[in-house]
Amino acid sequence: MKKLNRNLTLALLTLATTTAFAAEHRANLVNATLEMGYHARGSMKSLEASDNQHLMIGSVSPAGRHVIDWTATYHLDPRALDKGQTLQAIRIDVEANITPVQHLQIRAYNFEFGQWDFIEYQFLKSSDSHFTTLLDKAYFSPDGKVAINFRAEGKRLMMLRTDRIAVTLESGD
Ligand SMILES: [Ca+2]
Repeated sequence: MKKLNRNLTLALLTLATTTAFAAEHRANLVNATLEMGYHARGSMKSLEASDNQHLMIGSVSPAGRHVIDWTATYHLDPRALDKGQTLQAIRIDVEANITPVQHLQIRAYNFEFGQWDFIEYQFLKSSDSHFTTLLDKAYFSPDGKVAINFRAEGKRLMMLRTDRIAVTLESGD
């Protein structure tokens, strides 16, 4: 079996956040990289809203295990924080589902140490699951990038459907 490497879309897309925080910012999804899996249906633009228009990624099985592995890179304007406010956390809101049910491994790129860090596992159902991940400022680059990696491994063919990823900067005094 072949490993697939491909970029889905490089278009600049605006993601509207729906929650109200001291510093709520629109995040631009600038890149999605598919390390393992195949693009089954949907576009990056379908991540813009929780509207059941899903980006669908199917698993591939290069070594007997079915794997989906993809990375979403976002860009926010670091100057958008209010004056006198400092970045407290980066809030990631995800709406997604997977068939069959499976844990999704979440990693984030640590710009301070220049490495991918494991953050947590989230259990996804085959109907939409929602989860929120809070990252500290090490995961926010000086020029405003946030990169999140999603990976699932299973025994059978899997289909991951991601409806929405919202990135919000949380600030405080
Ligand atoms: Ca959508």
